[in-house]
Amino acid sequence: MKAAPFAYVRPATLDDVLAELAGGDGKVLAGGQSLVPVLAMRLGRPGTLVDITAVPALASATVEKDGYRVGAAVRQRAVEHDPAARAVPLIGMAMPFVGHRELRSRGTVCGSLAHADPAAELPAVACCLDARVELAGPAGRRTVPATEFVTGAMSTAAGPEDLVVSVTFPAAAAGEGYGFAEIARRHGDFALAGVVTRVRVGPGGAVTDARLTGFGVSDRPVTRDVTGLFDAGETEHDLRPATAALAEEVVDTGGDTHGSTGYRRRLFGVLAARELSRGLRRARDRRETA
Ligand SMILES: Cc1cc2nc3c(=O)[nH]c(=O)nc-3n(C[C@@H](O)[C@H](O)[C@H](O)COP(=O)(O)OP(=O)(O)OC[C@H]3O[C@@H](n4cnc5c(N)ncnc54)[C@H](O)[C@@H]3O)c2cc1C
Repeated sequence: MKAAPFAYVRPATLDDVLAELAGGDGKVLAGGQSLVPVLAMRLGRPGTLVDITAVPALASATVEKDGYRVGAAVRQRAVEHDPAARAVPLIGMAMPFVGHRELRSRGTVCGSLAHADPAAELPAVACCLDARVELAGPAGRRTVPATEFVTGAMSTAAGPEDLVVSVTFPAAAAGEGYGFAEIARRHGDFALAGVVTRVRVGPGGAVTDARLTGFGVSDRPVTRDVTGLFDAGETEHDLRPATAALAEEVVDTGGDTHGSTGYRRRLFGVLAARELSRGLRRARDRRETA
């Protein structure tokens, strides 16, 4: 099937992008890796595609005082190769799982957030780290925590006239360790179930804070404070009963031909215990280094 007719514009300034989006009939075109298939299947019929890749203000990724800020036109592959992105270890851990290299060479980090696929890796990383999403629209600029930005499957706090301008991921601190894992049918496919973890330890090595985000298991990334899970112990084995119980609550996606709800719960429970335990080990290793 071919896309329905649309106009195409490529403004050079942020103000012109917002002017083109005003009225709500325009759609942002970033990497096109999700939008173009949507158009081709006629699941969307925007009047105008507003290509944002010519706006210099959206084209850079930089380390700033509150973290690593990625502009809306920055490709996933550019971030994957950016030495500055090492400030956020989870980006490097997750990025190889975002589709295939060819898709990442066009797809953007902010486009992945805006698309809000429940099984996507980057929204889950953003939620686990409490990243901040900067929006611009008719009401001006505002910043929304990632956990509030994603409101459901393919649904976000951005209105039809809003542009995601950037996302800022907090940089890793000393005493923080991370875990990332997903199970997919083939490498590069969306996850059947995945987890992202961030564990913090104090100077003595005890867990002070632990956070976990599950993806592919509900209609959006599901984030929980899981510090209390370590009360039962620190190894993957110790954590398993609690993560199995957590899976019952967190995994609410229906079964499909690739896996039942019960199968996804078992995957989630195993991955969560493993990646929390790994996150703790890495946090202890990094107590002095960040
Ligand atoms: C075969 C295949 C496999 C894939 N596998 C994975 C995978 O395993 N994991 C994964 O995470 N993704 C996967 N993807 C999707 C990924 O490749 C896309 O890059 C990503 O979802 C969207 O990024 P994009 O920059 O291409 O956005 P686009 O396709 O340009 O846009 C996607 C949506 O977001 C909106 N949008 C984009 N940028 C903005 C912005 N700045 N402000 C407001 N709205 C915006 C668009 O209007 C559109 O609605 C896959 C895609 C394909 C085709």
